[in-house]
Amino acid sequence: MSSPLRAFLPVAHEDHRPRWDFSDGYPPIEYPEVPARVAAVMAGFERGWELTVERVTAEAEDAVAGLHDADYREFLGDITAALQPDEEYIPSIFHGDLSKATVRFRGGMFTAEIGTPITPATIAAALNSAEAARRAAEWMRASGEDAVALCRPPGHHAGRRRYGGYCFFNNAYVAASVLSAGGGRCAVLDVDYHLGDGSVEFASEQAPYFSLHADPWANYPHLDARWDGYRRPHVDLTDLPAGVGRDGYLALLDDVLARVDTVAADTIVLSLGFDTAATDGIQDAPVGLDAPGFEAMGARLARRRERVLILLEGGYDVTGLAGYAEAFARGFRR
Ligand code: SP5
Ligand code: ZN
Repeated sequence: MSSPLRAFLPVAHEDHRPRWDFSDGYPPIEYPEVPARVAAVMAGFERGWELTVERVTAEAEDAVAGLHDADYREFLGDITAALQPDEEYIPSIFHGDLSKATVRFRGGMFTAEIGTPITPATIAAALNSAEAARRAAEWMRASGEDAVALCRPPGHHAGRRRYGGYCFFNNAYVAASVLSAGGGRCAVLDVDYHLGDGSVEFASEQAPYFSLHADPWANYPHLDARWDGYRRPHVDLTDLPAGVGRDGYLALLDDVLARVDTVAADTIVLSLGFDTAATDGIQDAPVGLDAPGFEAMGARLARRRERVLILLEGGYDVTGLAGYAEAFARGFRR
């Protein structure tokens, strides 16, 4: 095998541990986006690749300021400062403009759901996760090599001025902004089970967005991806049929990759979620990918002409994650 692959590992996520997810109503489910996910994916990657791991401790304040609105970032800081040590914040009032409300009532203008609590450690973890993405992109730009960002919390549901779906800042577009600066083109290819409704907002000619995802009406973020708001230039969305299985999935992935060819990107940011796995409990329209499916996905990416930044999004079967990550890594060798 060639030189070791460089991986960027945020550390602050260990303290980001919300307890409950009210997405399915009351009573809540246990928050599935847990620290052990990163350890599991890391263990799998280390079985499949020779890795040089860089621990990331800094926070990507500036990079995040380039993507996310000032009043949104200010709210996230204000609510963090207002929380008690063991408190989790979920808004109770949802209006388009709560800018004059006191801090605990302001959050409902920056999210549309009650499944993503904010704890005192959450925003520091999210800034540190974005920094892992930024560092991986900077390293890739300098070295011309592939890179890995073990982002947690994930990012693809975070828009310019909204959080949700366990995401706060858009890590993939933090990386894509670095990689497309100075005239480069960076395709963002999202294979997480869910449509990245945050990433859609950031798509541009220099950083087009491609996503392959489960039915977004049946699943989070519960919207029609064919709706005009999502039918934008530089956005390429493919809904997976429920029960599509490995072969059908790979055929649709090949179609998407053929369209990625047409934009002639230099780099790909792969928003890699393992929640398409058949054993992942998050699914309401199961896709049924297995380890050989992840290996085949990795192999398809390895055959690409572009450099690839592999960036972690979702994936909640903590027991199965190491195996899926190892399979992907065995496929992605070059
Ligand atoms: C990054 C990412 O993958 N975010 C996903 C957020 C999903 N939040 C809603 C979860 C609802 C879980 N319901 C599972 C019911 C299974 N029948
Ligand atoms: Zn997901």
